[in-house]
Amino acid sequence: MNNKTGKIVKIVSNLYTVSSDNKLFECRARGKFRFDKISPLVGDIVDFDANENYIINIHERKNSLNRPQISNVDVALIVTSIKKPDLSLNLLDKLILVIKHSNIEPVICVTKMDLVSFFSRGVYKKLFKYYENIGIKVFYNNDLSGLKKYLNKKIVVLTGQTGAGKSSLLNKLNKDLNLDTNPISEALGRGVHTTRHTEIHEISNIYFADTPGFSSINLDGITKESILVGFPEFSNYECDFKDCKHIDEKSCKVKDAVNSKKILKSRYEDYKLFMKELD
Ligand SMILES: Nc1nc2c(ncn2[C@@H]2O[C@H](COP(=O)(O)OP(=O)(O)O)[C@@H](O)[C@H]2O)c(=O)[nH]1
Ligand SMILES: [Mg+2]
Ligand SMILES: [Zn+2]
Repeated sequence: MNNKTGKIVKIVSNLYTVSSDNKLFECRARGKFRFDKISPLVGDIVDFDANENYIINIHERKNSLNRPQISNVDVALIVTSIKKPDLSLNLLDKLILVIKHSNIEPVICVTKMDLVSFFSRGVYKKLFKYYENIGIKVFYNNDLSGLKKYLNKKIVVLTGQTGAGKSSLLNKLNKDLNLDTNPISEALGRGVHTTRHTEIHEISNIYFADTPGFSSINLDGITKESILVGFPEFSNYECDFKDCKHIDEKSCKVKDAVNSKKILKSRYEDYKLFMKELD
């Protein structure tokens, strides 16, 4: 026996590639998992026998996604363009909600600030300061050093509209990668796999999932109570009614905060829209 611990970085059918001490081990899973109805996922931290090359045990997951099939995602990087396509705060707020609800940290990377005037840039910077103040890291794609440092060794899924600059960002992080960048085609994630195949790619010491997460966004699993995870700033205000929904109530501290511009109006409007969607 030579037991080690590592991270699954690739699965092709029933073959699991485990990374441990910067070495790769091709392992199989023991039948036990099938009886327990747990199949190992890319991202899983596992104990494995490095002589016999089989996985013994899966450590508890902090989260898992269906698309891509991956676990222990540290960050969902929301690539957000200012123009082409136009900034959608509604989409941004929805992504933040869905990502936080999955127990993943959303991080914003703003792109295409070069397409607007110096004045507008100031306005957008102020807007994104608001998001920083509610605890979301914001980076800009004209200088990736801070982002690189922040994502070091983390498992990251990329999300954001087609054309927002996801592939360009990966290319910037790794000049050798040379992914297709164009406004229409998705370089990552397309392609039909008949066998189970998931992989994370190490680029600049960051583990990227090879398919974009959260491609179809719906509010599945989110309730009128758990929606607040996506609106952390609301918890700074204590309403008169303990179960205040901040919509029709006559007196509401959250609505007061919207009126006095302490809470961003667009965020509150999105909250109301999502609540309606949950009806
Ligand atoms: N002006 C400008 N263009 C960008 C920027 N980032 C990406 N692009 C361009 O936007 C288009 C779409 O980028 P791409 O990376 O393919 O977007 P993806 O669909 O999210 O992967 C390409 O023509 C890129 O060259 C940016 O910061 N500024
Ligand atoms: Mg792309
Ligand atoms: Zn309220």
